[in-house]
Amino acid sequence: MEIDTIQWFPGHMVKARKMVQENLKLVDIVVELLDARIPLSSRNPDIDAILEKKPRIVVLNKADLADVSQTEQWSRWFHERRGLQCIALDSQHGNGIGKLIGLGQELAVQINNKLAAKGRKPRAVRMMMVGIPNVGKSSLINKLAGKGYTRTGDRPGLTRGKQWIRVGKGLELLDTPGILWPKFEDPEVGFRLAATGAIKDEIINIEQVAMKLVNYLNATEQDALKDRYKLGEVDADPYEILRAIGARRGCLVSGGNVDIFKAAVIVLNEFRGGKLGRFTLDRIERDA
Ligand SMILES: Nc1nc2c(ncn2[C@@H]2O[C@H](COP(=O)(O)OP(=O)(O)O)[C@@H](O)[C@H]2O)c(=O)[nH]1
Ligand SMILES: [Mg+2]
Repeated sequence: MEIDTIQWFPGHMVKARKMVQENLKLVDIVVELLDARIPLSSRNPDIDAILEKKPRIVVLNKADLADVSQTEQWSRWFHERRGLQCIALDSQHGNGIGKLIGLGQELAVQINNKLAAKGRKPRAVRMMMVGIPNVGKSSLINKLAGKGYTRTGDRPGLTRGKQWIRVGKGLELLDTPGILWPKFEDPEVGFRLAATGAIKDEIINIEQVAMKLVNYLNATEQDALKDRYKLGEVDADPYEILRAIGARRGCLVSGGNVDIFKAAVIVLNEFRGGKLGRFTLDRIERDA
């Protein structure tokens, strides 16, 4: 079972990592799922040590929410600077899924050629997915599986073994993804994770994150803020920006004051849903 409600305690992290390492032994290829809006901040800092030399495909998911040109540049960066195959896709709508299956099958052929060279028979090649919470692991598995998908391997009800989903000729995917944790130390990274919805709202200060977000948008994409919230002049103070947004949206408390918390929730939700535009918070020119 996937631990969706994972909390960020050291014990859980160790357990999750152990699970990944156990399953790693069963697969030939790992799909490292990242958020295209934060390709570095959504990476587990120990990922290379965890995966070692296992063949890997990096997927920049939620590409529909990220800046197109930045996504292209990040894809190139992973390929040229990190030597990793990289594909951008959108697991919600399924765009780009075919590319991932194609690349998986290419790798499967290579792996089977190596086996053949050692005199071994060809076999199905197995993949697993790893990524931080909310990056879209379940969505991608569902899209790869399709409707009425074929599970191979152990039959449910008979054993409690692993379930494998057939995703293409000679290619199978473990139906349980590995959960990894993101980086934590850098507060800027924390902000980007919170703004994109990778960290549960219950454990973040929503007003603070929203203020930092409107501050960022005001500095970099002021028109997006102005257009979305029909603001005239935008105040330099992020608290005042939230207040103006709240007033526009009728977030009022008794006495006629603006409910800043409500305004913060609106801005965060709309940003996460792409309503303010497509944004990449990890910038290739600054962060790579
Ligand atoms: N816009 C967009 N939303 C996505 C995409 N992939 C996943 N999501 C959404 O992100 C949220 C988390 O996805 P989920 O698959 O549950 O993530 P998991 O925790 O890694 O299994 C859900 O609301 C999904 O609908 C994507 O490519 N684009
Ligand atoms: Mg999930």
